Amino acid sequence: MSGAGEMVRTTCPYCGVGCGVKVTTDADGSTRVAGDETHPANYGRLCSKGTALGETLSLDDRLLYPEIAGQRVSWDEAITAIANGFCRALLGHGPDAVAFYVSGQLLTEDYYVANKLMKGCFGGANIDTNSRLCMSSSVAGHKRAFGSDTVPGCYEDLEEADVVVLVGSNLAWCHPVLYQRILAARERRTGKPQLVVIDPRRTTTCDVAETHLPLKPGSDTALFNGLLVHLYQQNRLDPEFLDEHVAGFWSAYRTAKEVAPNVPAVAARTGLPESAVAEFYGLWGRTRKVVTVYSQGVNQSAHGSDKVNAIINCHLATGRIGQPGMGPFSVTGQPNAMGGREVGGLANQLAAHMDFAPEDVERVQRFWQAPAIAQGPGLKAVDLFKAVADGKIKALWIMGTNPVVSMPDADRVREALRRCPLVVVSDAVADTDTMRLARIKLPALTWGEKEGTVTNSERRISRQRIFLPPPGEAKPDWWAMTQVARRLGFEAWFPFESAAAVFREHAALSGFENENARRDFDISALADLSDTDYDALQPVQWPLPHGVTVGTARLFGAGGFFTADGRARCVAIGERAPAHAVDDSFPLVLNSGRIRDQWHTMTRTGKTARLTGHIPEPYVEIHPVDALACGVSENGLARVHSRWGEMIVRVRTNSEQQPGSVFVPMHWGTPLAPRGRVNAAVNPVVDPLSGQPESKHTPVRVQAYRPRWHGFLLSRAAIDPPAVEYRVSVRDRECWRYELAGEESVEDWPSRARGLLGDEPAWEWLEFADLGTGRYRGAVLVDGRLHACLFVAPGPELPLRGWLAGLFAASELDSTERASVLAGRPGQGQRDNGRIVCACFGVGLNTLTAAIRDQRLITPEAIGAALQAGTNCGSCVPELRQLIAQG
Ligand SMILES: Nc1nc2c(c(=O)[nH]1)N[C@H]1C(S)=C(S)[C@@H](COP(=O)(O)OP(=O)(O)OC[C@H]3O[C@@H](n4cnc5c(=O)[nH]c(N)nc54)[C@H](O)[C@@H]3O)O[C@H]1N2
Ligand SMILES: Nc1nc2c(c(=O)[nH]1)N[C@H]1C(S)=C(S)[C@@H](COP(=O)(O)OP(=O)(O)OC[C@H]3O[C@@H](n4cnc5c(=O)[nH]c(N)nc54)[C@H](O)[C@@H]3O)O[C@H]1N2
Ligand code: SF4
Ligand SMILES: [Mo]
Repeated sequence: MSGAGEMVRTTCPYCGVGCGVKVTTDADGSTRVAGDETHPANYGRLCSKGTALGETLSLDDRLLYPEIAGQRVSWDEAITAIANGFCRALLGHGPDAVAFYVSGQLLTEDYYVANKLMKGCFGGANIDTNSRLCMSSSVAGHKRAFGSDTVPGCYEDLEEADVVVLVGSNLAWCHPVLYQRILAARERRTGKPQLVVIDPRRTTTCDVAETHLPLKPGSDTALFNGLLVHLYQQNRLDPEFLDEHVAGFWSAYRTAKEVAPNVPAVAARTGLPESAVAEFYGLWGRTRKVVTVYSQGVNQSAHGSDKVNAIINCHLATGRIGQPGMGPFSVTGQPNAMGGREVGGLANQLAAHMDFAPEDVERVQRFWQAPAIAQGPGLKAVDLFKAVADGKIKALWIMGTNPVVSMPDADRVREALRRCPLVVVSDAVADTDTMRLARIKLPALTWGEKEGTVTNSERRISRQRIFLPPPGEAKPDWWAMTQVARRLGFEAWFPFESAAAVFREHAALSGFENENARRDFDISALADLSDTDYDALQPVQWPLPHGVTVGTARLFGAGGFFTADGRARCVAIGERAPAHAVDDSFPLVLNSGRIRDQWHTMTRTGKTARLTGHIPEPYVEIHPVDALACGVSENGLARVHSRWGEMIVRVRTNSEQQPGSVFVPMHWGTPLAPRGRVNAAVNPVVDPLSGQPESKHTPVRVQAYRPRWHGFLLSRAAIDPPAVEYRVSVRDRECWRYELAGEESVEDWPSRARGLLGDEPAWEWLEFADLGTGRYRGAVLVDGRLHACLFVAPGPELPLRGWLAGLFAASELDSTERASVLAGRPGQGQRDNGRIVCACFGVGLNTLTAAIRDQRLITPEAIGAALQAGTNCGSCVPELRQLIAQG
């Protein structure tokens, strides 16, 4: 832990960019967070989420003590209970009856211990991870093409490329610092590099892109097969590279020619204009320095690994790989998605990039001297939870992930956990959908409190360091598993007393019997780090074999693939379509993903008003024509149904949304929005090779949801929101905001308001009620200060919340504010700042539009000079540009 005034360098716990962060703790215990200008991932930049990290560290929502069946217990009791439960399941039903479901947000050291315990001591391989939902199609694609799960390039390639193609990636919101790096390079360089975005939706990422190709959902393989055909026909191949380093080109080409013979065929399949396809092919073909970045629009598909290989085929055929400014580039989502892959934390891997080939199993056995080693792959996430539902898995330990929100067909996952005899959940937070189903709850240390390593998208290992004291009895995950292992008699295999000790063993395994560098993942140069060296470890890119001191930026530029013959493979990719097509009952495609300021299931980013202001409520984005056909309208509520389940969300119409498909963010869960879990509706179909779910494509029906009343409540103190059909809780600056809608008929709103908020003699109530039309507006003042307000109407047309929420900052309402409060909008001479656009400086939409108009601001820089907006992390700059364009 750091002392007052001391600065600690660590790594951001959010996305896979893996930015370096400097944290300074002040004398009053508060922390200041800044980008680390020495870290090669970000050189000092941070995005809105990284910038707000200091505001997410409060302990009010934390799980601080172990619990069994809702009762606080000691660690000793919890460990005994877990050990007994796993022991009973193992002895009674064998290794296939136990499972771990872990996370790309664990540190490498946690992950290593989990994997060793399951695969080396329990003798099973039912350890899978949320990375199955995230990166497994890329892993499968890499292995088919390269013989190993290797990311060939580095971030500098994105700056050096002449064309950057983003496929199924909303980089501006999801890897904001990488996006900023691309933009900065475009400013810096002469001969402006081009940006192409391939995404059915027009996202913020498209804002500065020269080209946006809004292809039909799921048609990426056709587009890239067509590109392969074009490259051949236009003589763009690299015959030397193909001859020496690649196998399988001809069969890939022949198949591509069958399914995507020419531009018209590709245009028909993808729904893109022929001219757009032809231009894209021409640009890609004639530009040597091309990087094709891909993310969840590629991976989360019933044929995600085929999409990956269709892209890699084009890079292999042209020899554009592992050279500055070129290559296929899978950007990872989670901070340690890569570290998890390195330890072997997926059910179909063994350890240290080794699989279940007999010689690998023997080698790992030799290294671990394992009491019981897994002989074959375990169940992948979707099948794993099916096995839990079927009663085949008797003991399950979930760590660092919230599957009741993030797994597809999430209601079934919830049911499965209800049926499982022993569910252990390790989390930092006390109330999550998954935690609610835990029999044993373990309090985990989290960012700032624990130490270890993470690996980012460019294979760079960085340290997370401690700057906070451990709260309550929370412990690191590796420690909890080590204790359980020892209790089960595996002391000899788990002698670890520190994260550094675990890391050394992991590094040693990576180099074990790897003298000829047959395996890509080798960090044995770090196997002998002293504790002090480990503390001081600087960000470094693997491979880093024994005796080597400088990391490796790029691989495969001169071949050297990790297949038996050293050649990469082009893979023949036939016509591929999403698993379930739309039909009359479910006519729209449900696409799901992320928003700028929230991280996954919101356990951290949902805590700070700075991050909830941008998009406070779950929503469905729908084209106006589809909205009309479905009978839903802007700002109303809608049910999104599929064959698997349903949710209720706010409607946002957007003509940039592709007709026929709708988008819903993945973030909300029961604690903040009980009906807002999109995965209740998402199908559990998976890619047959990778097992990754098709999170981007479920046929759905969207229908208006018309409750009897709509309302919202703002309150200085958090309240228990009423159990009405629709409710969303939002942290909003000085108050809590509750969006509500209900079906019960309420005759007497004034007394209902008092039931919700309470009442005290000293409270002053300002109220307006029109019971005939079901309208009510009430505000409570305490000593002249706004304490709460409730607005109700039969429809969704209610005042905007921003101005009212802003009033909570005032120590007393002045007379104009008092007069306007029930109108819900500012009186003369006052202004509503509007929805937050710039999270870093809290600059609202109305402030921005007024300044753009009045001060004639025509560039984001001018807005920055006038209002500061956009001058810190830059995440809102695309929106600033849109506002300028709208005038
Ligand atoms: N703000 C924020 N950033 C994050 C995260 C977060 O929760 N919040 N999470 C992190 C994690 S774990 C991950 S995995 C990454 C994910 O980062 P991204 O993959 O960039 O994010 P998504 O929003 O899931 O999906 C990307 C895009 O895929 C598009 N898409 C859907 N179907 C198709 C298709 O058939 N073809 C193509 N080409 N595109 C399609 C969607 O419209 C969407 O815009 O973000 C990381 N960064
Ligand atoms: N429909 C749909 N579903 C999706 C996706 C999508 O695009 N669409 N994306 C998928 C993807 S790519 C991902 S990565 C997943 C993410 O989904 P999840 O992994 O389920 O989401 P998180 O909210 O990140 O869950 C992490 C949990 O770990 C806890 N935690 C934080 N630090 C620690 C720690 O040190 N130890 C422990 N034990 N716990 C800790 C947090 O409080 C939180 O509860 O969602 C997937 N689900
Ligand atoms: S881009 Fe943002 S969320 Fe991602 S690592 Fe950097 S600061 Fe963290
Ligand atoms: Mo992810």
